[in-house]
Amino acid sequence: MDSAFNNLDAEGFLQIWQHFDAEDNGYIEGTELDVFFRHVMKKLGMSVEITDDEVKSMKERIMSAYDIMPDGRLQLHELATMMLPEEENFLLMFRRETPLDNSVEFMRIWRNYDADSSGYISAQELKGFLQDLFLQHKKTLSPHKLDKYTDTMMKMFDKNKDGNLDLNDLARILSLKDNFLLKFNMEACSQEDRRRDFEKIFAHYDVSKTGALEGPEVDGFVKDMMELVTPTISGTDLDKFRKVLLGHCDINGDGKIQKNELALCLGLKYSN
Ligand SMILES: [Ca+2]
Ligand SMILES: [Ca+2]
Ligand SMILES: [Ca+2]
Ligand SMILES: [Ca+2]
Repeated sequence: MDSAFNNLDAEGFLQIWQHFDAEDNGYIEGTELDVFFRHVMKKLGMSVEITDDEVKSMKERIMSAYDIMPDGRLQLHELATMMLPEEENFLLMFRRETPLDNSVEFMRIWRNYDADSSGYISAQELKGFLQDLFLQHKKTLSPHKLDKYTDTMMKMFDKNKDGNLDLNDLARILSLKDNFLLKFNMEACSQEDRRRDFEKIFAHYDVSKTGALEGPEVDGFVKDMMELVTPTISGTDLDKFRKVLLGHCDINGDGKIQKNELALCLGLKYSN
């Protein structure tokens, strides 16, 4: 299928997107979605009066052609897949093979591609990420195309247009799932409940099963903890809070957070 959106570029889309995703929660759903598509169709110069049926059929056509919105929500990365040629629909490809439901894996990717540790992903760093993504899928890409895709991605995901992607932007590209910590009641009543929650939480972040949080495991935990309080954090905030957390918790000073250290830090009685 040809792109249905030849008349609208990535920037045009981002503008419309920001208008509809006013709360900035990263998706559009329900009746908002109809209004969104109606608006897009208008922008594309389709008939003056667009009927509900036309909107519905457009929506269905897009859903089946791009295999998106199975949950009835349109996410920004799904919109991006429409902006890129179908044979190189790599965002979708990536999401299927690597469902990213753990902030630890997310932070591993972040640390890897924020090559200069600036706390941001620059266009150049994003290009490195895309290049690796294509390599992983054994696809070759001309430098010209790589430049073009990088540019499109920056236009779609660099919300504040400062030429850098922050944590939130990359989380959208990778369609990172909801914060794991959200499912816990931090004011859980009984000591027993709290201990059980603690076990689950620790197991989730100790991906390597070493009995300690280290490297990106600490990052992932810090990211989710902070985002319970502040919805949008920057890479520099994360580094700061990481330092503070280690300062509090890392009692034996090995740069890792052992299970008992974290328990102590969270005010739990814990013994191995
Ligand atoms: Ca950087
Ligand atoms: Ca930015
Ligand atoms: Ca570990
Ligand atoms: Ca330690």
